[in-house]
Order: sequence, then C-alpha cells, then structure tokens
Amino acid sequence: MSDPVRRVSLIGAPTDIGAGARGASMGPEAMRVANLQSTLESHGVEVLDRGNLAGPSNPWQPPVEGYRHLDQVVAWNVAVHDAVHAELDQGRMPILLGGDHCLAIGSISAVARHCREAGKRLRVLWLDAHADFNTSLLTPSGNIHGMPVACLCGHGPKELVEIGGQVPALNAKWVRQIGIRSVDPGEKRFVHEVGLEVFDMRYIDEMGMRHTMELALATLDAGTHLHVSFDVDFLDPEIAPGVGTTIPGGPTYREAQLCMEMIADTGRLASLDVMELNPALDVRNKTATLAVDLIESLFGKSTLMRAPR
Ligand code: Z70
Ligand code: MN
Ligand code: MN
Ligand code: MN
Repeated sequence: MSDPVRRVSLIGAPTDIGAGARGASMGPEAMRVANLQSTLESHGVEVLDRGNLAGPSNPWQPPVEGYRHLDQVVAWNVAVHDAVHAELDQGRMPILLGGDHCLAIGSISAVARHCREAGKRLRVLWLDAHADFNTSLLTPSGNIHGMPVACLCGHGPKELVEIGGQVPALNAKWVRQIGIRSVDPGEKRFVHEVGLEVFDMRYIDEMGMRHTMELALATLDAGTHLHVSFDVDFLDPEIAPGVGTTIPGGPTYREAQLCMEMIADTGRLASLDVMELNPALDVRNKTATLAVDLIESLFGKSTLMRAPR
C-alpha cells in the first residue's frame, strides 16, 4: 500500500479530568514503561517523545449543569488540539497518550482541521465499549469522557465544539464505532437520531471481526486520513483490567489483533489516540503491555506470512 507516515510523535496528556474514576492521569507513563517507543522503533518507525502536556489538576467536584470540570476539560483539550495540530503540520503522526477520552475532542478537532487544510477526507474509527455520545441533558454522570463523539458532531458546550475552528468538527458519516456494548438510554436514542454507524458486540459476534472491519474500512482511498481513537476499555476486561470502567463481553486478544492488523493493511493510519488506560486498576502493567502489543500490530507487525485467500 502507499506510504504511511513512519514519523511518529508521542504526546502525553496526563489527566483524568473527564473520567468517573481517578488514575487515567498515569496512562502516559505506563505506556512508556511498557516500551512503546522502542517497540515502534524496532519496526523502523522514527519516534519522538514530546513529553507530557500540562493542564489544571483534578478538583474532583460534582457536575454543574450537566458537566463535571468543564473549565478544566476545555483547558486540557485546547492544549491537546494545539499539540496534535502542530505535529500534523510537520508531517508527523501524532499518538496521543491519555488521559481520559474527553481529550479526543481536542485531538480529533485538530485532525479535522488538518484534513480541511490538506484537502483530505477523514475517517474516524472509534474503538470503545461506549458510544461516548452523551450530552449535558442525557448524561447520567456529567462525566465529559462520555460525550466526546457528540461534541465533535457539534452537540456540546460552545467552548468544546469550537476548538478546531469549525462547527461541527466532524460529520457523523465519517465515524465508525466498533466494540460498543454499554450505551445509556437517552444516548442510544440520540445515536440512532444522528445515524451513527455502530458495529456493536452483537454485530461482531454474529458477523465476525473480519467482516466488521471490512465494512468499517470500506471506501478508504489514497486521499483518506484514517484516525483511530482507541479506548482501552474496548478490550475484554479479562485481558485488559486496567481501565476505569470494565464492561464484560469485549473483543478477545485474537479479535483485537485482527482489528489492528486490518487497519495496518490499509496503509492509511495517520493519527491515533490511546485512551483510558488506568494503571491504578491494572495488574503488573499488563494492560499497558497489551496496548503496546496491539499498537505494534497497528504499525505492521505481523506473523510470518498471510494465508492464501
Ligand atoms: C456513561 C456516562 C464512559 C468510560 C465512557 C459512561 C461513559 N455512558 N465511561 N468511557 N469509561 O457516564 O456517560
Ligand atoms: Mn495546519
Ligand atoms: Mn471512550
Ligand atoms: Mn469506554
């Protein structure tokens, strides 16, 4: 396939400002301890670790008008937007190390801005147990990590939806969600209303990961920028316990590897978020180690050979 970006920049965003449990703030360091940089380098990828962004600390307050920590979430997302956009402007592939998933608002707003500037089509793969499509009126928790996809599609507070300079940052048609198995009742209605394309676990169980990914990756072309937003709670908690909210019934190790390999095969991956890793809830850093293993597949590690078709 045509030449994917082999120059990567790691951006740490050590915060749990949008989450319902503390600890995702330690995610970036756990990924470094699990040897993310040297693992990518062993596949010929040039990696710069840009270190960690800074932002407000977590005051751990209750929600106000349907949002917890809105001001702090905005500050972190502005920092993420600026850092991600700067890497894309230099022709590098940003890997955002979360941090909780509210930071995908800044990350994907920057990617969408870059695509407008560069005349690229955008496809977002949202790998998650959750749809993250709540609004202040629908949310049961006020936690903004349950709202990033809605915000990116223009449904959210002005300060968040405008970060990338155009509202909405994303057309819902550009998004494919995979692995979904926990959606709140109001959120579910809203997902249907906007017509989000969701490959939930029922779909994956019935049709298989291969067919699912073939559809999710259909119609990519040479002018497509593929962004993957990987919430580690996508994975089954048996293999990935180190996340704030474990939801049973997720993809197995083998299904997750196939998912990543099929993304790699497109040659179109151009930006990545790795979110919601929570080392405080992990066991001997095994979830971070697994995440690195999967990212390795995303960058083209494969077993010896491919079977004939
Ligand atoms: C629920 C909410 C959530 C994690 C997203 C959960 C949201 N839908 N949890 N990611 N870990 O509170 O909005
Ligand atoms: Mn630019
Ligand atoms: Mn999420
Ligand atoms: Mn999730």
